[in-house]
Amino acid sequence: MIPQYASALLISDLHLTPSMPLTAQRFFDFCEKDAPKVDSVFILGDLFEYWVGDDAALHSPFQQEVKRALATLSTKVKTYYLHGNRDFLVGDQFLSKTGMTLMSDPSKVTIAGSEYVLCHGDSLCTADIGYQVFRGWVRKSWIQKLFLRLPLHWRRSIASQLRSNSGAQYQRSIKSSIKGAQAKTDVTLEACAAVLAAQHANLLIHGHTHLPAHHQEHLKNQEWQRWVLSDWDLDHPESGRPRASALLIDQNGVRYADLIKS
Ligand SMILES: [Mn+2]
Repeated sequence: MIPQYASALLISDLHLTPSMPLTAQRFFDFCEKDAPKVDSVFILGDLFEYWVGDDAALHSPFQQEVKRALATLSTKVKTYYLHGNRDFLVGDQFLSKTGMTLMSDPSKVTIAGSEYVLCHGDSLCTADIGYQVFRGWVRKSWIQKLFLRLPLHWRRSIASQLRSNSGAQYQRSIKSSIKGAQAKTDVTLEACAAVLAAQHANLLIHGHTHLPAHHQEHLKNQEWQRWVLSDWDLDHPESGRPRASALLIDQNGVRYADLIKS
């Protein structure tokens, strides 16, 4: 059971990697300056670009630096994390050193008196049947155990192959003029309605789709609000859309905090 908090910052999809130093620096600044202003911080998955095992992190100065930033933050505020589709192998060994508490996906939390359902978001993309089949397999613990026993260079090459496949599919769906292809990588109303009904709630927060927005939605006689977190990218100015934001919840309500301007 997660305790209630008066205020929270929620982030996801930072995709931290040494090859995106400006994004990583904004995360370190976030841990030092922004996050300690609230009671609780929730990281809703895909904090890392990829994760092939806690043992690999021991050899990565970058991942050790992220670990130290989180550990310091966890001494100041309560920190929570749930797995994304890229970093679902982040394990107890790493997490225990960050001081973060692992949440299940979905989880219900009370912030400033309202109940929110939190999830990464990939489980809501139910129009993408191929992905859901893949997700079902890679989330099986015996598959994960087998993978983690492979030599590190095999794991890295499998992870990189999977990333380039999903990246190519994402690019195709963005460029596609066919509405169906875009909808395939977004959440479905049916999945949102189902997760909220199961959790007895009507406020949903997730990341994953990289489509930050506040939605008022309904299906049959069920109504809800949904906030989508932004991904972060300060390292590709040529994309014309540098981005880093968090969702801030306190007694004044829910709003996006732009971490580029502040
Ligand atoms: Mn994701």
